[in-house]
Amino acid sequence: MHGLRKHLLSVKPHHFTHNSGFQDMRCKLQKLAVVFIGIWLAYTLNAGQTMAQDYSVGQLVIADPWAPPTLGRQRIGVVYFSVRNSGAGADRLLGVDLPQGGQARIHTSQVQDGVMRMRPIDAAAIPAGDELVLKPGGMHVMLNELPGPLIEGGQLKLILRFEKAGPVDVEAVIEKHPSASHQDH
Ligand SMILES: [Cu+2]
Repeated sequence: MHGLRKHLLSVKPHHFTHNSGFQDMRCKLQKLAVVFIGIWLAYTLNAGQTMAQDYSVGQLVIADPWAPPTLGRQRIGVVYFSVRNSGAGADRLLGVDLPQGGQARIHTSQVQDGVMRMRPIDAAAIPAGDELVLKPGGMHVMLNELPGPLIEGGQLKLILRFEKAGPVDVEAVIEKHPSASHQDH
């Protein structure tokens, strides 16, 4: 009886130190998790700076201009964005200029005989109270003779020319997929 109690007492302190050691490790893991969350936050906030923006000119708001990175030595690219017209009158997108070099044209995409075909158009209508949406598989701005590759994380300067609202400078974010903010619009 005495011997057993003695044994339990001798075991207890050992058990405690083991336990607190374990909690020590958990505490370290929690600190590590905080550090990781900190790094992740810093990364996302930093990434946020290159995220697509909205631009406005007159009654038009241009949302989230973006372009996928070019492949290898290809010097052709595509730009997408949307234009919301909150004005009382219709406007038109007449064209896009590339101040850094290259040619840009507005294209429509249509499936004909099971094949996706692109066709240049002279202007894209933006009816009053409506939205013009350029997106993969649909209308887009085609870029030709680019002076260099479009690299993910970079930006491409564009001048959008509207018939009524006039020209506006925007910067398209170069990214593989539209940023999360695209889904909000
Ligand atoms: Cu095209």
